[in-house]
Amino acid sequence: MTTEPRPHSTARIANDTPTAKLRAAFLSAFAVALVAFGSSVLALFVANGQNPSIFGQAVLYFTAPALVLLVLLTAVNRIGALRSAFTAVLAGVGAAILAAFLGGAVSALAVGARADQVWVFALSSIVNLGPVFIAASAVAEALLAPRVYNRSLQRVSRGARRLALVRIPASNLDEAELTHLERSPIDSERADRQWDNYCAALAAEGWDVLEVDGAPELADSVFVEDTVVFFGDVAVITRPGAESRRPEIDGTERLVRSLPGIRIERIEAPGTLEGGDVLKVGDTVYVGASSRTNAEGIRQLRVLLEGSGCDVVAVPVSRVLHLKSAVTALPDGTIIGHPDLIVDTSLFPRFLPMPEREGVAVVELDRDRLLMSASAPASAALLANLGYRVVTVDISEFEKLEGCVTCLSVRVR
Ligand code: CIR
Repeated sequence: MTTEPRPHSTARIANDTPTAKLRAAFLSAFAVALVAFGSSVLALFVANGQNPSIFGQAVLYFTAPALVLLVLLTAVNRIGALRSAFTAVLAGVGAAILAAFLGGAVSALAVGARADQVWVFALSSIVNLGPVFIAASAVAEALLAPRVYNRSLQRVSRGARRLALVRIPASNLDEAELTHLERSPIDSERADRQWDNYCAALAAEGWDVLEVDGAPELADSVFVEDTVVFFGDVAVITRPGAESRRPEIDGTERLVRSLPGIRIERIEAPGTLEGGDVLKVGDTVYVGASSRTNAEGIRQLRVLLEGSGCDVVAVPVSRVLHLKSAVTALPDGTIIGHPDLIVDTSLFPRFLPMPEREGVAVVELDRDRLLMSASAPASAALLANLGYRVVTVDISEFEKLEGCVTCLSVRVR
């Protein structure tokens, strides 16, 4: 089995586009230039006894440097000046000094100064604009610009993309954990093809598919859903109950860190929680109390979601691996499941039984489109009759390893 990047892995997230990054760089630079301009004008105004005529002069005086600052910071923010506070402060100070110099030169030329006077004017401009302009630029570049930059990218991303994280099957897939099923032989080439088709189905339905770096030696790493759960802008990095799966979280976390505007939280020892046990339905977060998710993990999730407006409802799970091996939800909030797999369905306000065990898992592609396993034709027909457009994929090799359609990806939402 290969870990070469697949064709779909070149799918770019919308907020990665050069235009979106340039817009974010411009907006962050604009915010800094505005702060530097505003504080300098105000400082001059106050220093001169709040004389209204000084105000107009100050505006004129600082306009050219502020515009130059805008251009310079747009350029440096675009090439990564906001990656650390140190580089941001450096960029803020450097760009402000250069802007004062160039702005002074521009103003001198505008009033028709001779070439030899322009230098003097430009250099004295650095001293005159001085501490307030430079300090304001540095502080705003370090504290304000990164927020504006991330917000801008986030807005693009929210509007334009639906993002799903996936992870290529490991070389030792056939050694994956098994809890409730007997081991049967795995055809790894078939598994590879099924995984390719699964990713292609997501992409075809308008999802941007982003690959977590492959972990060829981590047998269960393809079941990436178990390593992180998204609640809007918050990503909770899990602590899998299966010890063999704990090393999987590093790769997931690396990728999540590269997503703009996402805050990372984590489940800490002795808590355990796997994403397959977390089912979000509107403002309710059902969490399976399973062999993989313990009481401490559920407690920690409850604390993390305090104040978010979500209720955490714990559901006993004993007959299957995860809560979502037994129940998932339709876009309208109806819980679907197989009565043999779940002990108590009375916890759910609306429950619809499915005719097949493999029919309990659906991925909501859209308000009216569902992704399901090809192993559950009767369930697919039932849901099609309810007005859903059902896309099916063959994931039989992963089903042998207690996987289902939900666990092969993490949807960012
Ligand atoms: C495991 O036992 O962890 C894997 N063989 C299957 C994980 C499936 N994950 C999921 O349904 N969320």
